[in-house]
Amino acid sequence: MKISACIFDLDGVIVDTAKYHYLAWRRLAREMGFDFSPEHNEQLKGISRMQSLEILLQIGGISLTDAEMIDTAQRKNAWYVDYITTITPDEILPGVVNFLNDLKKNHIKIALGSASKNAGLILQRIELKDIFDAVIDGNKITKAKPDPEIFLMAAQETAAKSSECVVFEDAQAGIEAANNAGMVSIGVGDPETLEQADLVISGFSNMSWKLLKEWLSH
Ligand code: B16
Ligand code: MG
Repeated sequence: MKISACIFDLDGVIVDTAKYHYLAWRRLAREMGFDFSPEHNEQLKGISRMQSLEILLQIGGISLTDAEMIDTAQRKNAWYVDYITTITPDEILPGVVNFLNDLKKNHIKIALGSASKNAGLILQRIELKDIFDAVIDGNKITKAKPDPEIFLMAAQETAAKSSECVVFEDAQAGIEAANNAGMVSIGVGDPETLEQADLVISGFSNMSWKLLKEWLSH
């Protein structure tokens, strides 16, 4: 197949910010009087802030008014932003920068497709703001993953056909979004959780444009 663009999720693919989301959600849960385990946190990967809050409140058996929900989500976000303001390029996951540069060298467009409204801040902190040809984040989209909107927008902004795009995702909802967009989906992480992906890799340590091309030619 011809590949014109590679689209990357942020949290869990480029950098592991899930641990900071977890710290902030757990702090909120504890304040409300219940515990929030790492297993609970798995359910929040790739989905929006408000959807995450709904799941957390369900776990704690708590119901809030719409206004309280907005206020509570803002409080969680303020803690999260506080945690991520200290991240550095050292936290970029292994092999990512080499792979991005390799793609650029081979004239493949690269885009970011992240549900996070904090993606801009994170990219700035890890010094990857200028490498992407397009950045689609939670501020630009109206429909959350598994809706394909985010990846279709990335394809549009890089002038690539959907069928010529490859998406790298660590969350089930993200793999579904890529499949719904008619793109090749590559899961990053656990093959059992990401069983709907066309292919699953453990990370980018040995990843290259040459290898990707070989895989996709089978
Ligand atoms: P924010 P991704 C997602 O990022 C996270 O995986 C998910 O846990 C989070 O709730 C969501 O962003 C929204 O983040 O609260 O910062 O807007 O994986 O799509 O890069
Ligand atoms: Mg993710």
